[in-house]
Amino acid sequence: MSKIWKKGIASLLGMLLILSTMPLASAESSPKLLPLNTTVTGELSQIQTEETYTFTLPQTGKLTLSIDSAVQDELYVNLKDSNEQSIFLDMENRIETERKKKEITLHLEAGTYYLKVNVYDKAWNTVWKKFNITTEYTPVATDDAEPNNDTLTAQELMIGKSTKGFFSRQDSKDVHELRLNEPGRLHISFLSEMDDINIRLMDSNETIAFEHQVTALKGQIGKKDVEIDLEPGTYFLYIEQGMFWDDTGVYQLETTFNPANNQEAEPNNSPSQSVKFPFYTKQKGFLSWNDPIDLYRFDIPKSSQVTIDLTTSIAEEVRVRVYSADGELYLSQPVYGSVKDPHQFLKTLLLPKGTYYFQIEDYFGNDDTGVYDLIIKSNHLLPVLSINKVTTRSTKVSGKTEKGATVTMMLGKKSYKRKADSKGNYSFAISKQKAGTSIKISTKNKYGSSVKTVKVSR
Ligand SMILES: [Ca+2]
Ligand SMILES: [Ca+2]
Ligand SMILES: [Ca+2]
Ligand SMILES: [Ca+2]
Repeated sequence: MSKIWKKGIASLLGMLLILSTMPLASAESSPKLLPLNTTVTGELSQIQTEETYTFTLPQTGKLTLSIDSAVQDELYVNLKDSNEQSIFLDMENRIETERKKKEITLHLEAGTYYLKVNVYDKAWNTVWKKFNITTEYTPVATDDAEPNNDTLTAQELMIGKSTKGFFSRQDSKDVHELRLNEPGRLHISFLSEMDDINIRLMDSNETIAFEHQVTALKGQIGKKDVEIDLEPGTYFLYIEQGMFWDDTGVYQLETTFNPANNQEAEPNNSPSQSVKFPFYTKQKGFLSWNDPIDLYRFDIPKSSQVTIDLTTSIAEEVRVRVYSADGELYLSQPVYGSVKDPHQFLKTLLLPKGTYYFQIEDYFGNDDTGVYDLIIKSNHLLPVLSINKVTTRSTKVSGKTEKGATVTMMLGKKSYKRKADSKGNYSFAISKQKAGTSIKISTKNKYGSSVKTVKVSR
């Protein structure tokens, strides 16, 4: 016969003996009040084989139970919440005679608890002794609004504020809801005293924007800083316990948000959605985790030199393209940038008359995001300029430009300025010049300047 069987029979016999000799009521125990932050003494005996205590935690906190007993048998400690859910179960099988102290630290939600201490499988040789239970309760104030365990019950995460959260034996998931009214860069700083915690950001369609495991060595603080560029919308930040169900404690979340202040009109993700880009106007654009592409349209009424002037803070790489409405590709290349060192990309293309698209795209993955400044220039908008022939006998420099344009003449080290008339004619009086002298004329409208040089001929 196995030892267990022998012991089982011995227990059964013991139980029968108790039942036959003791009134039933005394074998059951009604809960006694377990005052917090103090020590109570109890005693188990053949008559009183178990003791149940109750206590109420006014708020979430840390509870340390020290059980000091010399009961020489299998001593059970069972902590349950008011829903009869077992929070902690421990069995000490003692054969030694010395007193043993057991210390249990638990993170718990507010509520009423029941702590049962009993000798479950008593043997004939049980030595009944006193025990002491010492409780140490430290309330932990958090910003948790429980339940917050799914998207429907998620609690609002306030940007710019620090949020303290708490995991207990009863709570291993907190969901925070984050509403962004404008596009920009979200920074989340996460600190945790727990060993292994997952943080995950999801959009309202439950697509994962990021997911990180934050681990910490015992007694140290786990840290994670995440930055992500996002479009306006509702997001959910899940904080979840990792592998171990007893990995409980406090975490802290801090969020900051920097609006992109971009001027584009989303969606602008395909030629049909793109809007006309104003020439010679700097406009700020933004690529984000959920917007990897921006398109801008421009039309040129005649063959022109078009300059793409892009300054990008996007690390590391975007692909820029220029193509015509009929799909002909004029530019396609990667451009590298960074927040610290925004890169200016300048490219002038000679394009035939027509409709074109400028496209900027996070080509690989979805984490090369950020702001950029775009200017598109086209020389068809610059003022026309002609200069009439100047000879050694000429006493004026004249020509034609855009009506009302500001015209500047550079002769030697001097410059002269005037406005073209309503027909675009301009004229500067000069003294007779030697052959070969250079005269520079520049003319300016709201888009920029056109410059031409004429040489004095014989
Ligand atoms: Ca919580
Ligand atoms: Ca929760
Ligand atoms: Ca965009
Ligand atoms: Ca876009």
